[in-house]
Amino acid sequence: MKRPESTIGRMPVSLPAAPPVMSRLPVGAATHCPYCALQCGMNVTPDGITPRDDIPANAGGLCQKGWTAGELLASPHRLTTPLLHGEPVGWDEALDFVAARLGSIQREHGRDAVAVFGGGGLTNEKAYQLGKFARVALRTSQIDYNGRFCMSSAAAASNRAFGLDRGLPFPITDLARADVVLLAGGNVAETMPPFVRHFNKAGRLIVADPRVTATAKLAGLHLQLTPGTDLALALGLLHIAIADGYADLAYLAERVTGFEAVRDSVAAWWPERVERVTGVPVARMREAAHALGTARRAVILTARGAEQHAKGTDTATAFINLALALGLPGREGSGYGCVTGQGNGQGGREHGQKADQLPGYRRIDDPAARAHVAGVWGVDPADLPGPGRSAYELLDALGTPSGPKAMLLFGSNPVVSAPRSRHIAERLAALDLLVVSDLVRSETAELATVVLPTTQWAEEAGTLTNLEGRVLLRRQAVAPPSGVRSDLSVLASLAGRLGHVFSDDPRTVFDELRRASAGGPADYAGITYERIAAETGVFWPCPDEDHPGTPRPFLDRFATPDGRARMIPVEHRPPAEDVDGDYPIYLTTGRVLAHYQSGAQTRRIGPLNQAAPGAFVEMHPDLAERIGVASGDRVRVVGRRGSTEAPARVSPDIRPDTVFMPFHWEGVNRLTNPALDPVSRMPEFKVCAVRVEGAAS
Ligand SMILES: Nc1nc2c(c(=O)[nH]1)N[C@H]1C(S)=C(S)[C@@H](COP(=O)(O)OP(=O)(O)OC[C@H]3O[C@@H](n4cnc5c(=O)[nH]c(N)nc54)[C@H](O)[C@@H]3O)O[C@H]1N2
Ligand SMILES: Nc1nc2c(c(=O)[nH]1)N[C@H]1C(S)=C(S)[C@@H](COP(=O)(O)OP(=O)(O)OC[C@H]3O[C@@H](n4cnc5c(=O)[nH]c(N)nc54)[C@H](O)[C@@H]3O)O[C@H]1N2
Ligand code: SF4
Ligand SMILES: [Mo]
Repeated sequence: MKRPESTIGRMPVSLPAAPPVMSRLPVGAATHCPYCALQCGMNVTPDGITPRDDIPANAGGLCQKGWTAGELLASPHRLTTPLLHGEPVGWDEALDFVAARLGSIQREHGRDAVAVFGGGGLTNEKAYQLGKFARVALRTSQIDYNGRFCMSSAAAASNRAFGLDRGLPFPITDLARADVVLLAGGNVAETMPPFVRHFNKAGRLIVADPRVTATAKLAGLHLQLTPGTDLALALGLLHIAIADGYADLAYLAERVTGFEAVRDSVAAWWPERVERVTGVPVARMREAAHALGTARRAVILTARGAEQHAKGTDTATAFINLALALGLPGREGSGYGCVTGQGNGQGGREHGQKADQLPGYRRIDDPAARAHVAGVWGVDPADLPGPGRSAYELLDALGTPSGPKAMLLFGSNPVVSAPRSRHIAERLAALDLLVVSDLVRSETAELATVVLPTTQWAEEAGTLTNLEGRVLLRRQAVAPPSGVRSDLSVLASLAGRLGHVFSDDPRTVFDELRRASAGGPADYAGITYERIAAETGVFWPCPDEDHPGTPRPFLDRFATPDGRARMIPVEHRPPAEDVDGDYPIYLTTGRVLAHYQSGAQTRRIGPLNQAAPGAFVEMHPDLAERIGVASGDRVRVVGRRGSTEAPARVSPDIRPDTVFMPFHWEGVNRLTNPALDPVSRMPEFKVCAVRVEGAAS
């Protein structure tokens, strides 16, 4: 496989001079990037940022977001004082106001009238404390987080099949041993550039994507499918694999249940039918199935392109079925994994900020889990609330007669990133009280009653669990500016005002998290700050301090009661909103290299804005010609829920029936479809129907 040298290990934009903030450095530190789940190791010193060599995920590489991350530490956009109704106030005034309003709203409308919304970028300590704050200090069931928009479909599918969800159930360096990697719906060359170096250079990469992305250009085989048809593609690949005799019958007999039912269910997905649904030529599907079936070692990966659909759980299940039929999971150098997204996307889904979860990846409706966690928290299990609403359902209910009247939001910017975003902005505006903790005045913070300025990555310590399930230590490298406080400090202050004692010290909170997670699926009991530092990370589960950690949890057995993986038949269906005469084009969405998520952080960094100054509508020359526009012309994209405008970017690297827009700028999510997956409650970010027309400039 070729490597995109322009994007890995080097910085395509010029390195900014060390910002003045570096002078706040006590000593500098070996720490980790503020952004994605690769959690590249970096040294933050008075001279600037350099990559660490000792962290396997990046081993000396960074992307341009990592190289420029220091700019935000010194940014003039940084919030340094609490805001009440947009006016600067002191911390005591802000916190007293919030605590008093929370109390009065709960007294008037009940405990569930206060909601909490978290984020997969928060450290383990923060995610844990946020969940505890909701269940113990507020006693509300109404908590969920942005990871619902991110990992939830793959997580649900992995739990269903393997009894455990650890994004990659193997170290990322295992990829180098795979002869073939199939990546469905991921553009890692842009979303985590140093990831690419782990692909086996002599091996074969197969990419399924409606666009010829930077990643697809590295691939020996590209399956340029219609958006929303991955499930059919996976069924078709499995059909061919079984028909051509690649099913590993000995493995299936020993390690898997349910093969026969799945085999019968894919019988009707013959290649020509799958070609009609997906647009992928039969010959290419055969080539892919053959490559996977004959490889000594192979890995199947899914990412958001395949997962962010109203059928995302079943789609991930179909790829898991394919992996199981080929005998891949639980074998060294082979397997199925999902490419986790946010900095702490993995840990963030384990410690209780999800509506149905308690720490240690326990279920909140499991009596034994409730008893254990209530014991650690010193409360009666009967006082713990039950499961609440999922992220979109929670946002959709805000300010309605039966929904929450107040929300505390930490680490997300849903005005930009939630589906049907104009509606969500209206719901947020309808609240009696919106409290936003952030480092910058995000679009969502603009709507807040109270904004609390928080410390960020290099200004505080904490642990994060990267896409491999490796728990890492983010060390503090600089002193925070005066006026800001950590999220842990804010939660402790609010808990104190509500009559509870919470620690604001990351290590103390982590030690409590270890006890709360002990015995659960994501067991951190044996992980300490010292061990992480000495061992460059520890893989969970790690039940005691003598335990070496678990890089490959499925080698001997899967985490199901009988130790076998479960194959589950799933059926393809069209997207929740298909194209028609009025809306004839598919809109899909995703990321570009230079920006992160809602852009709240990266749009405030000079070199990144130069590299990618704004939204665009990527479209094929055939479509551009049909509607009479050229690259750079403004176009309007119109859907059933709203419309947005941006310049056209005409490129042959996309299907003619599809347009692509990045979601780093407010706009495209006005159009996206909040149709939810029935199991994971994931919205359909990756496909809706639109019309595209030239816009008067
Ligand atoms: N630069 C950058 N990197 C990031 C982030 C960021 O915002 N910016 N965010 C981080 C986070 S939280 C995440 S979740 C990850 C996401 O990482 P990825 O999943 O790699 O990112 P996306 O761009 O959302 O989607 C990947 C690809 O899916 C394709 N796609 C669209 N629709 C479909 C479809 O129906 N089927 C298939 N097979 N493909 C489809 C898109 O064309 C796109 O190229 O990135 C992480 N890294
Ligand atoms: N159309 C479309 N929409 C999408 C997606 C897509 O592919 N297409 N992807 C979805 C996915 S996968 C994701 S993960 C979401 C992400 O979307 P968001 O949830 O909006 O994520 P971020 O932009 O990372 O928001 C993080 C906010 O928290 C702040 N912040 C950072 N660190 C901290 C901290 O430690 N504490 C506090 N209090 N605040 C902090 C940042 O400044 C920022 O304002 O978007 C989803 N939306
Ligand atoms: S954004 Fe991701 S890939 Fe880029 S430097 Fe940070 S952790 Fe590494
Ligand atoms: Mo994500």
